Amino acid sequence: MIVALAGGIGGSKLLAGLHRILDPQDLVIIGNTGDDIELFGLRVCPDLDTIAYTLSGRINPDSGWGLRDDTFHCLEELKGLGASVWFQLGDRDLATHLFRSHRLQQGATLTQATREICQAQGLESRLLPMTDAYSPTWIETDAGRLHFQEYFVRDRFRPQVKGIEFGNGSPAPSEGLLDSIREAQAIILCPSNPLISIGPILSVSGVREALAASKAPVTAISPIVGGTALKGPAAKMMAELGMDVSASGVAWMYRDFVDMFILDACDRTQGEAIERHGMRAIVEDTLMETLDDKVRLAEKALQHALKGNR
Ligand code: FO1
Repeated sequence: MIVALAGGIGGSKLLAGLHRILDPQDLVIIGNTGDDIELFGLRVCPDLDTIAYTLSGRINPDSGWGLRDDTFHCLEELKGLGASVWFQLGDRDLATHLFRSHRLQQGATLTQATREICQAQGLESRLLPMTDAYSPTWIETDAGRLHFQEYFVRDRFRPQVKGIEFGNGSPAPSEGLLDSIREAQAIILCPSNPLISIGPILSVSGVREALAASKAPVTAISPIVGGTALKGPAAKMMAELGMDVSASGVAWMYRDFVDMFILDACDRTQGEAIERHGMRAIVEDTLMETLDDKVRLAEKALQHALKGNR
């Protein structure tokens, strides 16, 4: 069994590759729920949905989130009612949020609701929310304390970041999550934002310790290439928090549990610095534009992950 930790769009690219090359039943994904938000009484879990829609081939390929060919009539009606509609909820996407919220109201856990949503899309891989609790990430900024989606979507990550707060401090892990880390053959950290995608997962009670104690080697892939993030605010946030904006800076954040760190060929000179963090540095071409790129990087990551030892 291969366990992958992932956020939304960046993580889903590697997951698409892993999902292609593995028996889907052998893939367990631990998804970030720090970007969850409650809107119009509904629980929206963007990263879980991005992963499920990507693996089922239904993702909107232009935005990387939401459903392909969706419409926004409901949102227009809400706007007409005077509601604030800065978060784009598509008509068909809304069915997922309605179903999930209904199941949660009936007493199902987020893990159960997610399993049902994935099964309905024909997914055979297991997608585990990091926690069953509602535990959104808060961003301390020069414009005040913002819910992650207010910072990310509404304010287009313009405010300057002063700190990050993971919802409930350290929420309880979802059912089966720590067991999956213990039983994994290899663990892969997708090239997701280390602060707001992987960070919330690591804040879950027992996860960091389970990764450090796992018998399986842990391999991470850098989301920072050439001193910048290919998409999203990772580099801007790291700089504003006074961190080293580089592959080596990301490796440093994972130094207590990562065994192998894959960095892009353009950052090869950072190999020695990364090895000083106590992990093996592996140079690969990490750009994932086409499906072939995703499959190739997934193959490389898996080869290293399965060969490596702790
Ligand atoms: N991202 C945006 O930039 N704007 C949106 O209006 C937006 C809506 C949205 C709706 C459902 C969903 O599953 C994802 C959505 N996203 C949107 C993406 C999401 O906010 C981020 O990509 C993740 O939370 C960060 O990983």
